[in-house]
Amino acid sequence: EKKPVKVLVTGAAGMRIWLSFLYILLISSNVCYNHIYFDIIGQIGYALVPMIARGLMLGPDQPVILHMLDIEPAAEALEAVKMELADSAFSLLKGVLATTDVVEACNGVDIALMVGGFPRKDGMERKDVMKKNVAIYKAQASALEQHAAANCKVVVVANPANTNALILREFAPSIPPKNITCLTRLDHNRALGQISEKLNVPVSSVKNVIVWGNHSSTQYPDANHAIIVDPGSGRERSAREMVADDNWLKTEFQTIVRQRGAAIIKARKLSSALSAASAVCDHMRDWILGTPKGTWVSMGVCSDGSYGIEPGLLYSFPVTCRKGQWSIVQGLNIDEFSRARMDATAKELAEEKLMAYSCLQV
Ligand code: NAX
Repeated sequence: EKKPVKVLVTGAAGMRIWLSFLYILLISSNVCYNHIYFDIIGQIGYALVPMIARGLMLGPDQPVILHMLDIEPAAEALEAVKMELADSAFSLLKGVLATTDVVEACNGVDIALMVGGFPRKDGMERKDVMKKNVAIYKAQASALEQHAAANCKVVVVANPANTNALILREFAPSIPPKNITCLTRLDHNRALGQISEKLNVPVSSVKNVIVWGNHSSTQYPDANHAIIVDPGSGRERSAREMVADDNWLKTEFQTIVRQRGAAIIKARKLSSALSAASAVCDHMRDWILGTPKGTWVSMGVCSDGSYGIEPGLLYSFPVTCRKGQWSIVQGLNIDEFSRARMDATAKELAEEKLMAYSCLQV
């Protein structure tokens, strides 16, 4: 049997503190609280841990030990998640640590899934949210730097994901910069889903869309290089030719993918959780086990200047992965429309970076 891999999940209780207050308030005033309860236990960490324990991230023969971190007010909810994991009797799960101590949580971890963060609340300025998260990511970076395994692979999910990852890289200098990434795979998968619906083909036959840039509304979902594979003959056709509507690709497709998160919140009254958790597994699995031949995926990684993007920015690129290493797909033809959008999202990231550094100084 393989040696277990230690996986850190921060924000693992997936508990919204303000909702729990509301919950207590509602119970004490005898209001029916069923759907509020559902709200509290929702979210990414809660959806993610069982996926990992079932082998969806590292494969069906890879045992895992989960380290779950959350903050003190969520400690009891975190214990409950630990109880449910025990009750699920996952055969790959060799141990569970549930803690509010960041040092204990980071100890010896091979993989860090950074889901925990401070959510943006109504009326909060972007800078205030940034300040909270920069402080969290600075502290957690230092703990990873000192206590994680030397070759620990990190994906930051919590928003602002690209910039949180940038801060983490800054304060964990002994972790190789190539090991620090952020999640744009959910956006990538959303783009695959939209092309599949538009062409009425199975999503498994769509590949090589790209999400460029920031995990924000300036991201650029690009289907210019996407391919549709005929499941019978294996023949490949250009998605752009099959869609045969450049206007749709430049307008509606853009809006749907960029605004999908907001559409889910509107319909569910909560943000995406199961699709986000699934995307985290996809991101790590492809990074560690490799992307299928001829297929690339989108990952937020450290720019090396490819496609004219400022070196050092944490920017989402098309990448292929082999033997645990990603490389940016080179030589794609970039038209004028794409160039403008790729630069606009890079500009936003450069501004976020400045804002994050100014938060560090106060
Ligand atoms: P929740 O608010 O449900 O869960 C966040 C959890 O983090 C809570 O349990 C909270 O107690 C915990 N937490 C807060 N501060 C912490 C700290 N310092 N250390 C450890 N844990 C801490 O949010 P959820 O819906 O699960 O989303 C998590 C994050 O993912 C958010 O920042 C969200 O904006 C971001 N998202 C990013 C996506 C991406 O594609 N990159 C997509 C989905 C998601 O919106």
